[in-house]
Amino acid sequence: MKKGNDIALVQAPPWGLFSPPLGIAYLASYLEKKNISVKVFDVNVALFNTAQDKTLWNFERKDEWNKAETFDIIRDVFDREISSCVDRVIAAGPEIVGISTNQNSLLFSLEFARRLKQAGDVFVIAGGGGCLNAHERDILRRDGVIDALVVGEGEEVLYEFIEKFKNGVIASPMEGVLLKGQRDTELVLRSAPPNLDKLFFPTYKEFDLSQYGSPFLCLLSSRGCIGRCVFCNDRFYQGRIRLRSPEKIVEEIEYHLINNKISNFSFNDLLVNADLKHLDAWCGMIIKKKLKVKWNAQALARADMSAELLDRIKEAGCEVLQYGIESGSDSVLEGMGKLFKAADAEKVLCLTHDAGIQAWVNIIVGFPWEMERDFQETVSFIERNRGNIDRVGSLNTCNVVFNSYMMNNKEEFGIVLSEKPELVEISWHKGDNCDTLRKERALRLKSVLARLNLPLGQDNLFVVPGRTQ
Ligand code: B12
Ligand code: SF4
Repeated sequence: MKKGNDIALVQAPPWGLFSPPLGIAYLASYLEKKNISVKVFDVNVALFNTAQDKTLWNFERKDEWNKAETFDIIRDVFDREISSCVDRVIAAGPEIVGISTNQNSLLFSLEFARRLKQAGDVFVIAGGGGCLNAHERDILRRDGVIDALVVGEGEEVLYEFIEKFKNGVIASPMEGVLLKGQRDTELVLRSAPPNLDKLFFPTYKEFDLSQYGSPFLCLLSSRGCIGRCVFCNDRFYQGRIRLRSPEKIVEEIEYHLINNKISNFSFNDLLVNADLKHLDAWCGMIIKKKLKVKWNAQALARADMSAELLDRIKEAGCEVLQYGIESGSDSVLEGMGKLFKAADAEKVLCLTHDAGIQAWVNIIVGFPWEMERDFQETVSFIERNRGNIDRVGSLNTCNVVFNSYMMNNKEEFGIVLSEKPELVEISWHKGDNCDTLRKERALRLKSVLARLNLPLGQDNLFVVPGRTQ
């Protein structure tokens, strides 16, 4: 490698602003442990800091980043800052630049890569959520400004790629990598690392933590999910459950307490309670070591969550557990592939509340099996449990997402999709269950929440059909 850093890692906007991006934080720590020199550029935060209109980062405006006409305006507004970020990346002297993408940052990532190529002789790799689906990969491969895509978890594959690159071997196919010139069908997926402890934890040394809105960091106790929800694609992207050892989780927490002076954490796990013994073990270690921390996480409303366990979770610093309850109707829950019944959910919410932990719920309205009476069961579930629910984290109409079991088995659900299904298919229908009916139910539920004085985090009612261009 020439002078400068081996690799620059770039976080493309739009992304979260309240804590550093966990994906490139993991990559940076792993590569540094392997003696690769890394420089991180959070271009997402850099642009946000100069933005006059900060609402562009609001969830309901995310689609403006991926529609050609609105993205053109965004690009013009940030023209100077984008070029200045590119100059800073090039000045760090990397031979490789890795861009972390998601489905809303595809056009930005392309623009950034285009400018990088104009400004210097760099090899550009894209990775992250935006590389998971073929349609999104096609967009990233436009114009040939991105030299390779990494699909899936990136630590090991990026390290191996850099090592090859250092030895002058660039154009040889690798599992998990799609090189410029290869067809998408040539992509060979790579199995995710089974032993998460070998990946090291993010230290955030490469980040300026003062740039982020809140003093908290993201953690992972696991990757993958034990759930089987038919509407979800996360379980396919992250695969089977893999647990970090309790010792490593607690070592990471202690590291941040001492070195980053941070005691608030948000677990990015798909489920923090996939394995109750595991959860109990690391919570027990936090209690034993008397670590003063606060954290929140997403959890499964499983019937075997006991009052004792929830008390220990609380004692270990848990402030919020967010449950994907989705519905109050057992027939809908069964159709969704949920691993619990409404009565289990009710019990868990009660125990969570009694333990002094805030219980948040997510709700989905308009599942193919949902009849008006099922919807009414959801309404009465929420009314009945109002005292044990602190917040509805999200209220979504049921969309059929790409790569979900539902999209891949539409006949089983009797649903009709558009001829060319969207990544997030909003316009599907089954009899009278159409987008209009789903939105109407969601609006009715919103007014119930207002009547119950139950706070709502976000909903997806603003979303209109349309593809990333
Ligand atoms: C937590 C989370 C968030 C947090 C992230 C907080 C943070 N500071 O990190 C927040 C709340 C910010 C967030 C926001 C959004 N999210 Co989100 N999020 C997740 C979730 C649940 C976990 C992500 C995570 O931390 N994983 C663990 C880390 C270690 O993995 P990772 O980030 O994927 O990074 C690894 C690989 O992707 C890869 N990688 C990543 N970057 C790069 C770069 C290079 C160069 C390489 C080689 C590899 C590489 O290597 C990393 C290490 O293994 C995932 C679900 C999932 N299945 O992953 C969705 C997910 C990533 N989010 C998604 C989306 C779409 C969003 C939004 C853009 C909008 C939305 N939800 O509709 C918003 C942004 C909104 C806004 N206002 O801008 C999608 C991405 C789909 C796609 N095709 O792009 C996912 C997959 C959920 C889904 N199924 O739809 N999210
Ligand atoms: S919705 Fe949540 S619990 Fe269900 S499979 Fe997806 S990640 Fe797992």
